[in-house]
Amino acid sequence: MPYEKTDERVVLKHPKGATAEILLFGATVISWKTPEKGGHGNLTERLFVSSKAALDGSKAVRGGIPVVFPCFGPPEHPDHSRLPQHGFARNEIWTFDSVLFDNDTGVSVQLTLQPNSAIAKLYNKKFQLTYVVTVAEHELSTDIHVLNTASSEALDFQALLHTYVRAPANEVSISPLLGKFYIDKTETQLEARDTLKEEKRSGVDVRTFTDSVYESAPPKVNVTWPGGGLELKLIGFTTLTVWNPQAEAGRKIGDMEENGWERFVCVEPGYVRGFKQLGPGETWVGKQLLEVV
Ligand code: TA6
Repeated sequence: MPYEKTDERVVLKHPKGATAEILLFGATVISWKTPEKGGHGNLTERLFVSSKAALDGSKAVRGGIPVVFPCFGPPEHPDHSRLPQHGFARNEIWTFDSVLFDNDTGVSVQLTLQPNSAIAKLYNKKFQLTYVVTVAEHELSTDIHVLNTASSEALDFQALLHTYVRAPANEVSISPLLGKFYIDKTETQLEARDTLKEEKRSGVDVRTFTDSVYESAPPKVNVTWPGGGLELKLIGFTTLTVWNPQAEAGRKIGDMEENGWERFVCVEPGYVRGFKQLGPGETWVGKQLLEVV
């Protein structure tokens, strides 16, 4: 049975060794391990989860792939005014819905989140989230489907997959972002924070505190470092956020392990510039495909 389910988690197992572990809390992928391409079966963890991360549902997981919905960052839309940073999806227990397929190509499962009493205290829009996680030999895909279940109201939202790629942060290069315009959230002056900058680097690094939201994200991004890397394909998402707090900001994050910022870069496909609007009964899908290079 290439998947195992407990009350808290689902573990997916590919016939050739790759595994993924999903916490039902937040539908957070907290581990994705694969053999090296052409390797001899030893599994390598591809995601970063802080050793200080809470995995008991007491707070959002510091690492893995947190699901961000219906808002990114501090809420700005009137519908989101009572929500915490990054919305509620990563803080709620999702339902394991079904196994979509389970064969030699891999295993795919579906999880769902619908309004519940806790959400209703903070948010009164009608929605259904469906999250499809698929493990192939050297790939992990995570697709978020947003359905507006209202009969007459529109649904305005932002969505993002907050992917913590395990990597030597000071040796990472992210491309191709040359010529893309981005918002630099490390700017301390409000006006500067709202001013688009043009990326002049052929390879973006995170050797200094980085918190950049790129517009018109390319459909394929390479996250590489000496001796390793991942290719990230995105469909439906329009932005790419690159984040690493480095030491000064990183030390202020209570659930960040010591020097954790040296061991990851967040590369986050999203729809976070403005709001996506769905009419009644309409669906939007954002897909992230990670592949070991
Ligand atoms: O995606 C980057 C970001 O928005 C940063 O500004 C930083 O706040 C990070 O997310 C982590 O947010 P969290 O709420 O998980 O501490």
